[in-house]
Amino acid sequence: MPTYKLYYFHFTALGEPIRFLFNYGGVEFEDYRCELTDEWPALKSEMPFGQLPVLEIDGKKYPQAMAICRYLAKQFGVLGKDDLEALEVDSTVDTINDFRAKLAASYYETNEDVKAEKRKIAEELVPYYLERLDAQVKNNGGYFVGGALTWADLTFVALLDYFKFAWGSDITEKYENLKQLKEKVQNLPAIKSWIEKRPKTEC
Ligand SMILES: N[C@@H](CCC(=O)N[C@@H](CS)C(=O)NCC(=O)O)C(=O)O
Repeated sequence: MPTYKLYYFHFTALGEPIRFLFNYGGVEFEDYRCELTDEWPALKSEMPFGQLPVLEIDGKKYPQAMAICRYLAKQFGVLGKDDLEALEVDSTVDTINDFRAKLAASYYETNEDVKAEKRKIAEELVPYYLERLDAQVKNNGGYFVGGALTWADLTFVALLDYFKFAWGSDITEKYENLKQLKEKVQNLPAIKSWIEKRPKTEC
């Protein structure tokens, strides 16, 4: 079994889907949480493209959150049942990430006028994306793809704390199928126990 060290910050965001996958697969990993202010400037120069998350496998560093998730999903049997399902899972994950990036753009904007403008855009984006994602879950037996758990489900639920932080409330509130998916994933024994024991973070 390789030695795994995950470098990320002391929040959920892009690190959490990776942490969910390791816990789902029951594989040990070092959950290294870099201090953003004191430690990050020096550590940044040691990372392949100066960003986190990075997964170190037996001493070699690999960047890109979703590539890392896909690698773990393959090992833990949640990639999708065949290539076509894997395509659907990948495109769902990319959609979730498009949504994440757009929501983050409004949250992190520092110019107040531009921020208000971006928030207005986000207010249209949230229902646009969530109605479609909710319908996808409804039409696929309670999961995003193929009526069974895949890493798209784990990734979406792992990102919910971050979405709540950036949006201001639980984005699944009005979406029954997404709400049920959230509960189903959060109640998987390995995920439930991770959520109980994981370090508490601001987002
Ligand atoms: N495409 C990359 C994006 C990584 C990314 O944006 N990382 C941010 C944190 S979420 C980061 O490292 N920020 C600190 C910096 O850029 O100095 C991925 O998905 O892993």
